[in-house]
Amino acid sequence: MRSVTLRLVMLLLVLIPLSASAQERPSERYEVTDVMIRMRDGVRLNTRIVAPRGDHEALPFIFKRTPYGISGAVGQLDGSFRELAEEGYIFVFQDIRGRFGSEGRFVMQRPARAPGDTAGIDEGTDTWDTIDWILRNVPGNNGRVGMLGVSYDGWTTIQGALDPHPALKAISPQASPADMWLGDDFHHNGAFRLSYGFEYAAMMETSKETESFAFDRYDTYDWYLELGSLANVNESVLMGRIPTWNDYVAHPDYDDFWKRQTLIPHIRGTTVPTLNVAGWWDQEDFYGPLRIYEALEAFDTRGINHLVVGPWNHGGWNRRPGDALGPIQFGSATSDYFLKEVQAPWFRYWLKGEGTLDLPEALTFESGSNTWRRWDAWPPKEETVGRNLYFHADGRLSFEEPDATDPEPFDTYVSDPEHPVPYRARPIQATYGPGSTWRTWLTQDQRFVDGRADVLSFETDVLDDDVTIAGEVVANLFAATSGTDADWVVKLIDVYPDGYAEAGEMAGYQFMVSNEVFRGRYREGFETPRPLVADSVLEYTWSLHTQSYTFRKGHRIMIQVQSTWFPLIDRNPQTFVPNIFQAKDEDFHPATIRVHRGRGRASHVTVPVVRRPVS
Ligand code: PG9
Repeated sequence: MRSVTLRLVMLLLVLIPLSASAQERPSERYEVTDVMIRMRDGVRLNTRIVAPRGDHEALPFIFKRTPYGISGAVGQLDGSFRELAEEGYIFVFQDIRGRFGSEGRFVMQRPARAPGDTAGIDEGTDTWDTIDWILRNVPGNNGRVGMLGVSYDGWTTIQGALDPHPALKAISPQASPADMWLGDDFHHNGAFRLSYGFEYAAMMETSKETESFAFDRYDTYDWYLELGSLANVNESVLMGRIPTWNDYVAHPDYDDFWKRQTLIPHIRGTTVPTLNVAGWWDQEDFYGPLRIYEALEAFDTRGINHLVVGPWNHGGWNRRPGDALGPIQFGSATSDYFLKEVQAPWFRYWLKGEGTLDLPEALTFESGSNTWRRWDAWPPKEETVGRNLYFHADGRLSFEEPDATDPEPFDTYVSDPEHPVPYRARPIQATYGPGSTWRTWLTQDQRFVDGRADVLSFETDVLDDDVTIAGEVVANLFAATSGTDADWVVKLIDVYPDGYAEAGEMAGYQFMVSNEVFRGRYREGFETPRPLVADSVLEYTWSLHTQSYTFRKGHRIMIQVQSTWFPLIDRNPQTFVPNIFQAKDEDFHPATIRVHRGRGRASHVTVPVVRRPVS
């Protein structure tokens, strides 16, 4: 009897501290104050200040500005901000202009003021004015401010650092878009990201809060196809009421509207220490964070600009543990690692002056071998050699150049805008709708397009050694169309071994490592679209972005080529029209495509192969 009681007591002793720590949420140690902070033009912004209860040592601020509402912000202290909240900061969350509780007018990615404009306002002045206010009005602060955020909130972070308040001591823009026409949410290389561009604009501009567009079809592939030409959007759906949609229509090309909006030319120095963060399988903004890192790097004489890229989707580093994305396994808790070992020390060092920074210039996760790599530069300069993966007959792919036996070999397919290739396995639910597979679509098994006559696949033999790449992947197509405009989509794919014994349920899986689209009409420049000459072989070269990846021994490498990717990308009529947003339904035609692979016109994809083992 006595020993049973003793065991019970022992058990309780073990359980009590566990349950106590499980119940203790860092947010409970904080209290909330809501204020409306007046900006220089009189507009007041809704701001939530979350500070430790009672007296505390002087603490720095962590400041985040968002268009998505701040009512649930405190919950972050128990989630992705847990390490920060446990250490102690004063958190400040703010609705940007015109959103939720803030006054003023929302402008989608309001362009930064021109240099020398001292009268205007932008996200930078709103950041400055808020920092000025909190420094003076929030007790117990140490005079230092850090900013961070993902995507739109990452973009407000970098906007706030273009002409920074002196108290802004460190930032972490994460998955921030940089250029909505060249490579982020709304277009890629001029090809319009239809589903995202339409749904996001409607979600943000129907009211001051987020309001999803109500589709009457579960599979939006059908909805977008039945919509027909994009001219029908304003005629029968949005009725001209969504400003961002009207901007897409008025500015189909890379004109001053988009050039004013891009933040890259506004980066004229690297004055605030910056931790740029991106995910290899970010379904929304991958171009942006890499481009921002690159632009800041050009001015970084002090070594204060860093890059971290992990095996994540959009904002995935905030979702613990980060050991997998869809069915792809990464072998360790990459998000936990980032939040504990990278982000928390980053702000501790710059805002509290504590600890040391063990951070290389660039820290990238090499998927496949599932290892973090440290680099002196990104993309690496010395450690890789560009090697071409050439297309061959019978769907073969190899590092060998095609021989000259067949003077004009090519593969052909018919691209039909009435039957576009789906970009992810159907049903394609509304982007942010219930059950949506949007967030992990980039990891989907590409076998779902197997057997389609309008998708070309080229595949290597089974690899007898690992092939590791680090840096930029570039597509080089020699192709012709019977039409006068065309889209080109190239995907670099890792094909898992085909035996259950080697790969289990992943046997034969086709995992997309890199991808990108190019809209043919912009072959000679993004400012002015030009018709393609029908049936003439033209060269198209475009980046599939950087990647850090090991194709394992026993796997194969595959390249796929296709001309539709729907409804991620709008349908190209394949007949040149000046503005695709105003095409007529009769402008859309099937086209016969030829992808060449002979000497002198050898289509290929260049991959940056690592020369020697890296640390
Ligand atoms: N990808 C989103 C976005 C950012 C900026 C502009 C438009 C869209 C986001 O996740 O915030």
